[in-house]
Amino acid sequence: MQTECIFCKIAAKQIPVEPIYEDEQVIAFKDINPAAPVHVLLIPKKHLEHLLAAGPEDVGLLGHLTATVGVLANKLGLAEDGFRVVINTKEHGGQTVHHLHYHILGGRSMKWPPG
Ligand code: IU
Repeated sequence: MQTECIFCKIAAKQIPVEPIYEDEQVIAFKDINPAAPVHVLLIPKKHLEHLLAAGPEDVGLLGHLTATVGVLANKLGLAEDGFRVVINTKEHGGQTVHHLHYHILGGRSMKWPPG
């Protein structure tokens, strides 16, 4: 845990959120500033600054995160119409919170290319 990391604080329950899904390795909760009718963040409890900070020891965790997207899509009612998963990475990716997170966006048609 990184003491100054807001998502580590959420994972450690120092900042309360209503979990949409949680297990030993991951937690999912609503984005406070939703960019779509459904906007959920899925994070590992382990602090990884971004996707590139994941090493060989994190392959299982990344697989679990990605598999959890399907669990969430079903739970959130997004499986039929589809949804978008975004992992903003570093400055050009638009990452503002420096703890790996998957954005799961749905409930409307998404545009391409992203801004
Ligand atoms: P980004 O990919 O790092 O830009 O996304 C960070 C997201 O985290 C962004 O959509 C914020 O609205 C969201 N968020 C949050 O849900 N709760 C918080 O306490 C903070 C940011 I700080």
